[in-house]
Amino acid sequence: MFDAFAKVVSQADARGEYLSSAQLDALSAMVADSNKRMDAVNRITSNASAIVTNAARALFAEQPSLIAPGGNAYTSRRNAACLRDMEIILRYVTYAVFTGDASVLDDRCLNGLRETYVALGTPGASVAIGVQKMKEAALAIANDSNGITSGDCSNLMAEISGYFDRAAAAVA
Ligand code: PEB
Repeated sequence: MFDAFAKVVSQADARGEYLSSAQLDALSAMVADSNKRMDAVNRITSNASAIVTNAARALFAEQPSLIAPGGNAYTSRRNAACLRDMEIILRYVTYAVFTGDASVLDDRCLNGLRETYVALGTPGASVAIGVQKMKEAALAIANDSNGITSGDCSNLMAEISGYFDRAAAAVA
């Protein structure tokens, strides 16, 4: 598991090179914008249960067969497992946003997840749609300009978006 700093060090060390000025510039820009990053993590984290429940509700409204008899999320035990899975994925996305690196998401959440879903008969494409719905909600919350110092958050939002897309692509 890396953060953005450790990742750059590891890559440089693998080549036996000093950190390049481009790498230092990128990390320095990240530090300069770190309040935005912390605010985004804080906002997504404190709205996590609404993000998860709304996304799951919207997914089941679009794909009612999931919660009908025979569906993979049918019975309250499986429905709860589904909500829990979405919550786990969102939690790892917040870790990736915090560290500025996808490796925690990859190594501890997405690695082997597709195979797990195949084994369980859980439709990965549906999980991916649920993740996309969480992405939309999380970005709307993180990027809300009300009640916060305004500034350009487009790079950070694109980065956050990328972690959700990565999770969706890993199971679709
Ligand atoms: C991954 N999910 C399930 C299981 C595991 C995971 C390991 C099997 C064990 C269990 O039931 O608890 N666990 C989860 C995860 C990590 C982890 C992400 C990462 C660290 O450790 N079913 C649907 C929806 C979807 C869904 C599309 C969006 O129809 C999820 C939610 N996951 C789902 C369901 C089960 C499950 C298990 C319903 C239960 C399946 C079953 O028991 O038959």
